[in-house]
Parts: sequence; structure tokens; C-alpha cells
Amino acid sequence: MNALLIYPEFPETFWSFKHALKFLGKRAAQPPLGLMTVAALLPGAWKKRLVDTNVELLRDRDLAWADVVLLSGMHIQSESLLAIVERCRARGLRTVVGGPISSSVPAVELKADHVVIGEAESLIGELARELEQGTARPVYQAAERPEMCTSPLPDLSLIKMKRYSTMTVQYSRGCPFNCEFCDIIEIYGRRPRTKAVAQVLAELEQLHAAGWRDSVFIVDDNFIGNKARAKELLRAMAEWRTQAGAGFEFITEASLNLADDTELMQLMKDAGFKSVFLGIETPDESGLISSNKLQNTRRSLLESVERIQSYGIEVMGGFILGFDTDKEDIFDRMVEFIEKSGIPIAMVGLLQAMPGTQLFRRLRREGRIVDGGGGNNTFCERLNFLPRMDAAKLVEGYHEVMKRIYNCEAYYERVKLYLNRAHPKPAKRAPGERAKKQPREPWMTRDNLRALVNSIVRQGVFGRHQWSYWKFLAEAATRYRRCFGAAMTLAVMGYHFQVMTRKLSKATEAAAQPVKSADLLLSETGRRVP
Ligand code: B12
Ligand code: SF4
Repeated sequence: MNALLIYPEFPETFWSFKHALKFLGKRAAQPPLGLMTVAALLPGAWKKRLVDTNVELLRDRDLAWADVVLLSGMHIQSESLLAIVERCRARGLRTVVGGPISSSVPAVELKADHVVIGEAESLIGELARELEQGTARPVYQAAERPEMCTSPLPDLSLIKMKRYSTMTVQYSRGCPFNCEFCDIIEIYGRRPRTKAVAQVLAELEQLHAAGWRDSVFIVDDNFIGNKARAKELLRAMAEWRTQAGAGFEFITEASLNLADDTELMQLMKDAGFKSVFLGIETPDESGLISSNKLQNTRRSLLESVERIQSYGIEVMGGFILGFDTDKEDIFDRMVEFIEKSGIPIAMVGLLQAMPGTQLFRRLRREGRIVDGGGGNNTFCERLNFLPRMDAAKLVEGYHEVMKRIYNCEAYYERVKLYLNRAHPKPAKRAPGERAKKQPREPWMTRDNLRALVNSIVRQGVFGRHQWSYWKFLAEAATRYRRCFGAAMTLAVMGYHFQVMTRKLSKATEAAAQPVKSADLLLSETGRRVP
């Protein structure tokens, strides 16, 4: 069989990093690890090709070559995914759709010949056999969540590695917490399932052997879901990194209780972790309690963030507006919190009731669900549920928050606050005291240099906020010389968020009327007409 694996295109969103990637000469942030894993699970005798439409074109000759097309994706990729399925159907080509999208969109709406719900490890053998025999069923649902020891080494040979800014490795699936809005725990479960240390090291080794020397995203739902195991892995990663030499830096996602474990933070630092994405959600404790985000309560969120930053780890934060408990002052409180947090990359989104979640079930019981949503909560002007606050006010407030936090000056202030905490000036040595040996970070790499030149041209010469940019650049080169690379990377990321925020404002202006009328419809009937 000739199997063509296709990854649909992402729309332009805050998370696409599109405008920052241009600076680095990259086309997408990360490769489609789900499809690379599926490829490794398919029978060895099958021939495989992978087309990620985010970095290359899907050509008719690829489709002509294929006997079967396997697609993966998130809910947000549905438009592109459906267009590809349609293109295949027009040629009479068999299609299989899997990945997170199949857990959020009903199988019939995906229009594929076969839909796979859940993780591939336990059912791919049966699917492949039945595809060969021509007896494959319309829907396959994984009966159980497989242990991670059954997950193979992803097939790295299928991707065009140089077109991505970051490579990915998955260590665990699932998260022990129980946040009401979360679909992770519905798709991947609440018991963290981890790979063996040797499996992870083999994946890193594979990347190293392929010439990769850059950042690696450990794409776990919650890297510290099982702290004891994470520590064991981190010790091994630190040792591996010492032998592998410079270049590898890690990013991951974790829960905020990371801040409670100094050993864990130190181990992450030693293993080369440079940033961590945390779901902070809201500075309003009643919102955290009502959404069951209890691990974020009974603590100072700001102090927790600062503690993590003090280990040289950048915190990226996820924030949500639209909880039932949100009052009108939530917008100001959110901006104030983000300013004080020193979190440059703050992903503020509108609450979305993802199908399959506890939130969706509750809102449906309360008659407040409008539709299944589109999977995008950071670039949208419509909600898929009836909020407690006036919907138009909520959407307007959200856009206002984005404008304020991605205002050039406000953004650079946060970057500086973070740099001061994560890369403090070394303390003055006492007379006669010898300098401690510290592992030196490269001041400037080839990629950094390329980004810097592009950044000077786009932001400093043609940008809209040249004065703020040059002021920041001057400070980065003098006061923050010790972490100049990190400062410039964040300047480039800021450019993406500034462009996206401008686009968001334009979209709001254009949509101002429809938002209001749709809103009236909501308040009168409790349902928006689709
Ligand atoms: C890394 C990551 C990203 C990366 C992009 C990675 C990429 N190239 O696709 C970044 C950071 C850019 C990102 C962004 C977003 N992401 Co994201 N992301 C992830 C994360 C953490 C890991 C993805 C991964 O590599 N997994 C590892 C692989 C091995 O797992 P897998 O893809 O599920 O594949 C397995 C099965 O699904 C199945 N399978 C997969 N495909 C196929 C295909 C076939 C044919 C078959 C048979 C089986 C099969 O088999 C595989 C092995 O078991 C997941 C969480 C997760 N646990 O997966 C969220 C996740 C996929 N993201 C999610 C979301 C919502 C987003 C955003 C929309 C967030 C936002 N608010 O804007 C954005 C959209 C992107 C954009 N450009 O705008 C949701 C998707 C929910 C959904 N139901 O669609 C997830 C599940 C997390 C969550 N609940 O919040 N994301
Ligand atoms: S901590 Fe994150 S992954 Fe875990 S349940 Fe809450 S939202 Fe989901």
C-alpha cells in the first residue's frame, strides 16, 4: 500500500507564530508528531509519504501515487481538512481521519471514509489489515488508552526538518487534574502515562543524529503530571545534554504547582528547560474555584510565576476570559496581573465550551450551548455558549485586553521584568574570590543573527513602533547583554503578537454590527441561529 499522510493547514492565529517564523526563515513552528507516530506504526511493507501543508504544497502527483490518505488535525484545522478530504473523494481516493479533531467533531461531519477516535497505538494493526483487505469500518474507537511503552520512535525521515523552528518529543499523555473546560483529560485521560527514560533518550538521539541542534518542545499535556517520573527523566536528560553538546533547549507545558517543588525546578534548569507554558487562566480566585482549577488556588499566582522565572525559565501563560464568575472589572484585573507577572507571551483567549468536556455538558444542561465552536479561542469574535456577562461586552473587553498587553511599550516592559528575574546580573565578587564556573550560553547563534537582521529591518526600519523598538534594542545590547539572544527572540515574538492584535482589532471593527445583532438574538431566545 502507498500511504499518504497529510497535515492540514492552520489558519493564521496567535498560536501560529507566523509573523515571527518569517524572521527565522521557517515555515511552521512544529512538525505533525501525531502523523509521524502513525507512520511508524503502519506496516513496514507499506510505502509512506508525508505532506504537511503548512510547509509545502499538496500536489496532484502525491495524490495520484497514494492508495490511501491518512489525515490528522486539531479542530481548528477543520476547514483545510475538509477541503483535502473533498479533493481526495473527487479522485475516488480512500481517506482516514484521526487526531484530536475526531474527538471534537462528529464522525459524519468529517466526511471521510474512515474516522479513528483516540490513540492509534492499540488499533492501527487492525485498521491497516482491514484497509488492505478492503473491509475497513467507518468508525474505529480505541477501546483503551495505550501504555506509552507501545508508542514507537516517530518517523523523522518523512518531514522536512529545516522548515520548522522547533522539533517535538512526547514523554507523557494525560493530566491528573480536573479542570472543567479541559478536553485533554477527556481525550488522553487523568492518569499520566509516561514513556520510559530510554524511549525519550532514543528520540533525542534520533534528532541529534539527524543534525538537529535547536529547541525541542516536550509536547506533554502536563510534563509534571507524575513528578517522581519527571525527575528521573530530567536527571537522564541533563546527562544526555552534557554529552550531546550545545544546542538543545527544551520547552514544555506544566501545571502551576511546579512552583512548589524547588528540586523539580532546579532539575528542569539543569536539563536545559528554557520555557514552560502554564495554564494560569484568571487572577480571580472565584473563577478558578468555579472551573475546578483548584491547583491554582490558595496561593499567590504572581509569586509562583516569579519563583519559576528565578530558575531561568520563561513562563508563557494561558488566560481565559468569560467564566460565569467574571465581573466587569475582570479586564482591568487581567491586564494588571499580566503586567506584574513578567510574562511576555500571555495567551489570553475567550472561554470555549469544547464538545466532550464537563463544561460543555453543564452548559448544555443549562440550555446555554450555541454550537460546537470552531476550536479557536484566541482569534474569534463569537462565543459558542451564552455567557453570564453581556456577550458583546465580553468580546469587546477581550479585544481591549489584547490591545493593552500587546501595546509595544507594555510588551517590552514585561520582557525586561522577566529578563531581570530570569537572568539577574551576577552578584559582585568579594575581593580575592574566584569566579564560579558557569556553563556559558552562546551570545549569538547563526539563527539568532538572522532573526536579528530581519528584526532590525522589519521592526526598526519599516515597523510602526520604531522608537520603542530601538530603545529596547539599545537596552538589550547594554543592560541585558548577558541574555541578548533571549531578549531578541522575545522582540521577534512580540512582533507576531502586535501584528495579530492589529488584525484582531480590524476584524472587530468589521464585525461590530453582526456581533451586536447576534447578541440580541442570544438574549431573546437563549440560542443563536446558526
Ligand atoms: C504541540 C501542540 C501544539 C503546537 C502545534 C503542533 C503541531 N504541529 O501540530 C502549537 C503550540 C503550535 C499548538 C497550537 C494550538 N493548539 Co495544540 N497541542 C499541542 C499538543 C500539546 C501536542 C500535539 C502532539 O504533538 N501530540 C503528540 C501526538 C503523538 O499525539 P496526537 O497528535 O494526539 O496523535 C495520536 C492520536 O491522536 C492518533 N492520531 C493522530 N493523528 C492521527 C491520524 C490517523 C489517520 C490515525 C489513525 C490516528 C491519529 O494517534 C497518535 C498516536 O496515538 C496537543 C496536546 C496533545 N496531547 O496532543 C495540543 C492540542 C492538539 N492543541 C490544541 C489546541 C486547541 C491548539 C490551539 C487551537 C490553541 C489555541 N487556543 O489557539 C492552537 C492552534 C494552532 C495554530 N497554529 O493556530 C488542542 C486540540 C483540541 C481539539 N480537539 O482539536 C490540544 C489537544 C490541546 C488542548 N486540549 O488544549 N498546539
Ligand atoms: S491542568 Fe491543564 S491539562 Fe490538566 S486538567 Fe487542567 S487544563 Fe487540563
